[in-house]
Amino acid sequence: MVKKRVLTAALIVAGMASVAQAQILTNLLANGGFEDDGGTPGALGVTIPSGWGISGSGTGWVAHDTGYFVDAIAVKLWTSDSSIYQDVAVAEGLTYQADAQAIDQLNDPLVNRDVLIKVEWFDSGMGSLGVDEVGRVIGGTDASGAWKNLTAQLVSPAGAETARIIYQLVDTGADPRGAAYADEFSFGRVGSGKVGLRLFSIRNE
Ligand SMILES: [Ca+2]
Repeated sequence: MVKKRVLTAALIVAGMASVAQAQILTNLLANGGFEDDGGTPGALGVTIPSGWGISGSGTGWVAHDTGYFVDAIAVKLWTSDSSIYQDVAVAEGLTYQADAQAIDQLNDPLVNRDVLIKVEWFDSGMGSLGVDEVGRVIGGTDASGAWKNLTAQLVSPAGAETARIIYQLVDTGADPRGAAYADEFSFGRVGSGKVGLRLFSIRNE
């Protein structure tokens, strides 16, 4: 009889069924809906929503445009060289869920340009550990002028201590154009405990 080594791997993800339907336990983001400053519109680079940071040119608008906000305010972008982000403390190996809503402007639709919501993970020295995409409004593909829910459950990588939730536009082709709004950001733990407990056994046959 020829012996062969068989590697048996079992992946146990605690509470997987419940995680798939879970709600965020606590929204770690401050001012995820942009109303905390009183709901006053203004230029993004001048009026920076509390809790958030601006990267790049700062071109954008803290907007109260009919049909393009939830509650009172959303953030409008129309260039790919500006983004808005927020950092939150995380721990490694945990499942987090990120949510946002976004919409492009019906009379200035996205063409060769997407809304991109993503999460970048950082270690204790703010060294990047990688980026996970949460979702996109895809210019020219998704219905224009319609809110889209963007959501993803992500497992924080080893060494992660900070998650940066980022909203930006990305150009995807020639002559990119169009404007979009995003609102109702949330980010937080779902489920409980660490996931991905891997049990390996080696047996001979
Ligand atoms: Ca809002």
